[in-house]
Amino acid sequence: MIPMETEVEYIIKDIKDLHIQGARNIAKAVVKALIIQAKASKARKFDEFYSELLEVGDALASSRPTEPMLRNSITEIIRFTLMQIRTNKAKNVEELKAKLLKKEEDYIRAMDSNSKELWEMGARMLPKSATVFTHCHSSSVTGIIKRAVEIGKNIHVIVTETRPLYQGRKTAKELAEAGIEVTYIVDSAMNAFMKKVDLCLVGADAVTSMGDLINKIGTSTLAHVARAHDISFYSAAELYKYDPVTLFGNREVIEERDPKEVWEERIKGVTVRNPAFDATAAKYINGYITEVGVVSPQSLAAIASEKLGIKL
Ligand code: RUB
Repeated sequence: MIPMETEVEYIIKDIKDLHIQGARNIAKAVVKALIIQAKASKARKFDEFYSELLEVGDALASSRPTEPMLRNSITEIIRFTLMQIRTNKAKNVEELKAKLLKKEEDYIRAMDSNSKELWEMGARMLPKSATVFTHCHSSSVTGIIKRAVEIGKNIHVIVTETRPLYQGRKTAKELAEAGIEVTYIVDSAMNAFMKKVDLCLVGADAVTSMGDLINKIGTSTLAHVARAHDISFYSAAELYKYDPVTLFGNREVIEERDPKEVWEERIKGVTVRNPAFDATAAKYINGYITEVGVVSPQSLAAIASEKLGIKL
């Protein structure tokens, strides 16, 4: 076991405690952490350096289990490192570290530019005037809505509080600060407010090879209610949200968090459960808003595989 850098330990703790929250922010934070650890390495030989990177990559990957964007990002950095070593692009570990620093910059820049593209695609797709129903906090969703308002659209947002950790408050505050009209409701008012909306728009933690969506617990309820009211349901998902292991029939692991987040007290005879995410079947989803446009759930896997360099 290599000693973990203190800053890296803090990042892992912040991710676990949801101080760093949302798939995209988590992915950015792990790339930063991986590079901090790489920079601090005392290894002199490539194989030692590489195995240290794998070890830290594993620790970071397990910080939140339902996050393929996090895993895809770690894989990309590790694959890059291996290629540098195999093709003799770096002469020694110090040179490799410098290349990794540059890789981090390029990677974050590409991530930011993907997000901007996605926001633009989503903003243009929204009607001129609309009430949008969202759940939890997704930087992709708030980015789309803020951009839509910037280009002159009139958007009102209904946001659920998102028990047990109230990420809906983060969404409500962020949008209200941007001057957007927000109505904040309890999760169980989803059906009551669905009559008043034009479309639903949520984020994505993972998208499977079947086009199913894994997102904050309650997302599937929102999708079912939307279908009952014949309201369109979209998810904003960068292609890095695609989970390639689902190609082989693996099911997405749903993170189960501390029951104390739901009920601090322990009551004899009462089991408290706290799944963080749920799965929404592709048939309830009208489309995924990605950085390359709006795509159907059935075509996302092929488009994302190309981006991730996976040969089908
Ligand atoms: C957050 C959540 C978000 C996705 C997408 O859950 O479900 O919808 O992560 O976010 P949690 P983004 O609060 O448990 O992390 O669009 O920012 O990637």
